[in-house]
Amino acid sequence: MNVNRRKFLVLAAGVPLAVAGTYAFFRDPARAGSRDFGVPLFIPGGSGPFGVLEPKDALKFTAELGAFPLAGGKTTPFMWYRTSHRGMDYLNPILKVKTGQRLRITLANALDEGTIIHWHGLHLPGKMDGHPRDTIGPGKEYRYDFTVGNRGGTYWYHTHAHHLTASQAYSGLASFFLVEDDDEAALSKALDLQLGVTDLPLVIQDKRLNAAGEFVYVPNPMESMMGYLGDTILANLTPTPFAEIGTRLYRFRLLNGSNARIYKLAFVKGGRPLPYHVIGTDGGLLDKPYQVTEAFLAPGERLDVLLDAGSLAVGDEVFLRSLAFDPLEGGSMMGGMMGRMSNARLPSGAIFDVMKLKVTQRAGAARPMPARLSRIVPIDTKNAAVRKVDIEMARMRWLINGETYREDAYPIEVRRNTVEVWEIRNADHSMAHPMHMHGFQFQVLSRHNSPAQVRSLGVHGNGRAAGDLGWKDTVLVWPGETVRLAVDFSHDFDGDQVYVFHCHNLEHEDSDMMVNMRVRA
Ligand SMILES: [Cu+2]
Repeated sequence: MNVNRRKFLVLAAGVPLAVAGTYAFFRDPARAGSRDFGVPLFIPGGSGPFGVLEPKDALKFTAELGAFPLAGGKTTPFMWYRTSHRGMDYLNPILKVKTGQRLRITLANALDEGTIIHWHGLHLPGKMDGHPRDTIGPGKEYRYDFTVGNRGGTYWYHTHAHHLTASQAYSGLASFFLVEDDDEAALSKALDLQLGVTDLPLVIQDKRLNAAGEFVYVPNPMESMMGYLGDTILANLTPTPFAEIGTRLYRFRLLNGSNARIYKLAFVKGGRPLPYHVIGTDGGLLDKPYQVTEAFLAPGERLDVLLDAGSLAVGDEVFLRSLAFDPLEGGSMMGGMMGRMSNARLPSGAIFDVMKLKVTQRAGAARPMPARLSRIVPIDTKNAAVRKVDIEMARMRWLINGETYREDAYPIEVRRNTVEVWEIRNADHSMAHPMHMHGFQFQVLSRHNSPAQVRSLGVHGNGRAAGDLGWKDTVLVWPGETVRLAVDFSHDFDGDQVYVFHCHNLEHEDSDMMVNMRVRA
């Protein structure tokens, strides 16, 4: 990792400053950061970094190393996907597509190491999914051509480079993938939501910065095993951000884009958590809004929420806060050492603010939240086979059913057009693992033996929290817990399909907490 890092910095030094100068919104000295949430939140839109791109033509995504302007006039070495479309230039564009739309994207690797893109949450043939064995070398290209069959919702795309996912995602290779369908359109209309104004994609990440303001990724062996935590919290790459809001409803599409940190998210005003509504999870809208005051969000997961600022007054301030929780790493010998050996100054489970919302204007009469958002048809598990998936650590490695990743091994084989119930059991002496399945969305059936802090949120049947409802592709499994899922392996693709099932703690993934999952035709 030290070698990579050195290479990274040397290369970055050669990047022309023109790139940084192009995007002035980060560099305005009046917007320079302070510790009291005085930096305007970067809200994506238009072109440029994280611009919203609705693809009409084939795209070429060049993965490359650049220098990204952060708040305070500093730049950090940053890996991004650069593309242009109809005369506009984009870095890590937020892709916005409609259900049923065909996408053609050629990935060109201009890095000096391998890379590949995974379309997180999308139901695609194995060859289009970004399997780590499809990692391409420097100078090579990979052609994606697929039709988006998913429901509307907040998906994302990111690097899945074999053994380099953690460092590359940390360095920037990720963005949103928004899918629109009739339910989404109806919701936007009913609540008068506008992307980038009252409907805000918000990626939350934790980084370590050096004195020059550059991202630092240098995990020690313990951090490679447990996960790399940062001590600077960024929302849309903005440290200590604020956003001005009016007295109306807002939608936040929350994405945990962190390598390893879990958040327990609340909107807090004057020390009191405000109620908010979960309206969507990984695979799109829920059947109806579910009121909560806090929700866990693990790496890879999305949580679509509505915050009603209609009862707030001009001058009020609300903090999006990660509440304190027990990371439950104490039961593990490794976990006990984690706190002592990690260089992170902000331990897992610590309380901190992510963002400040300042109410600065009155808005018109509130529109009522729709009673119905979508239809969630439960997967029929009557004839489903039960598959046990055990997670544990042995000989200092995280294992899935006793296995670590081997490219030519298929520990999980399922038959196309069958339904399975997976019982994922995490060992008592373990840590929380966000388990992610490629290729298929699943439904969480139940949580058993959950720790108290999870059980107290599990009020939506069978121990499930609001964030477990609807369609999911990533589920957090706590130490000692058993989480049951229903998966329908139906698909319309030709032949056998190979995906991976892995932990989305990216240091765990890169240390091979991952197995192939073959769907036999
Ligand atoms: Cu893990």
